[in-house]
Amino acid sequence: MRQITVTEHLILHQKKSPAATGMFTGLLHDLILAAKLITRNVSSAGLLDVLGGTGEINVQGEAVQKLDDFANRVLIHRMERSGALCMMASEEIADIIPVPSRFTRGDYVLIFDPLDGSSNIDVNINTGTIFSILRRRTPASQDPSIDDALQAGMHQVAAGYILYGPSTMLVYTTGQGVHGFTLDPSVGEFLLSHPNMQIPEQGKIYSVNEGNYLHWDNTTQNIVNYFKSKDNAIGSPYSMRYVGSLVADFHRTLLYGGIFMYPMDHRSPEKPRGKLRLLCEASPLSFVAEQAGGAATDGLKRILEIEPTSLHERVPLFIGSRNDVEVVNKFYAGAM
Ligand code: AHM
Ligand code: MG
Repeated sequence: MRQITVTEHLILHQKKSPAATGMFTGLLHDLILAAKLITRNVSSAGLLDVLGGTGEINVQGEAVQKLDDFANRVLIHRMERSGALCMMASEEIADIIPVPSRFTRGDYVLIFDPLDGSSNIDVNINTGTIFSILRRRTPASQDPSIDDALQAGMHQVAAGYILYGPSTMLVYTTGQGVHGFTLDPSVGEFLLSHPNMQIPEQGKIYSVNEGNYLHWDNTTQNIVNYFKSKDNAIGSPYSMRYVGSLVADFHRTLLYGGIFMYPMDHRSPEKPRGKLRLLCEASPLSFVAEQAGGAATDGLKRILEIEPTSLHERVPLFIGSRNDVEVVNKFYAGAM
């Protein structure tokens, strides 16, 4: 069987889209190389001295894992040399990361969560890298600024993730469908294994940390109760699955359908908030979901239309099969 490598696939798509440039293809190529380096360490997690925390607390107030830190450093080191980027932003770093002027700067901005689900590393559960690529909007003659990162998700030119699981997978979109590649470790190449991925229109799995039930508002509780009841679209309770690694939960949702939820949390009533970050988690996965025929909302608004106001802004997220996400919109609109 003829196997298409991710590089061949990128070149093919570059030819199809006049907007695509060699610079952009090179950018994705460098990102893939960084992913391979991260894979190597993640898959040796029990053997190398890479488990556990660094003793530091990141900008999100969470303990930094050694592998978080490694993945973050690999991405910054590789990508600032790609020649395609002017700036990056990472879940692990408080401010924007302009590409130093000693390197060639390009027009693109890369935002990433270097190792999503890292609290699961020590127990050998899937983690992932999530990425979002935007085109800068300030003039190339100026230094890049935070405005280049604070763009609604609908302006992304590419997005996707690398899932470090039983096998390593790359799933990405450039706005021409969603394509999945599996890393063949014997040749070190990502091979096209899931062309044109589509989320089933109607799911039968819900995915949420239900331990937070008491911290949700009534509408959110009613939404989850709906999925568990017999009086829903499929006439029987949905199954529940929750890994606790967003990339893994999203990947299952992409393949099997259903809905992943991380709703607004009212545990501190004066400051209710979602947990997941708009720019490095919700936006890129929402672009993938929509390109696969699914949907994503914060309950009131399509995620891709939210105008970000800060780099590490958090949002409630409901993402997956179109019909299931529509149920959420209807509940919040008071129509169910
Ligand atoms: P992280 O990016 O620091 O790993 O945190 C995000 C993770 C997601 O992967 C996952 O969906 C969520 O946090 C799980 O949160 P909880 O443990 O509250 O259910
Ligand atoms: Mg994360």
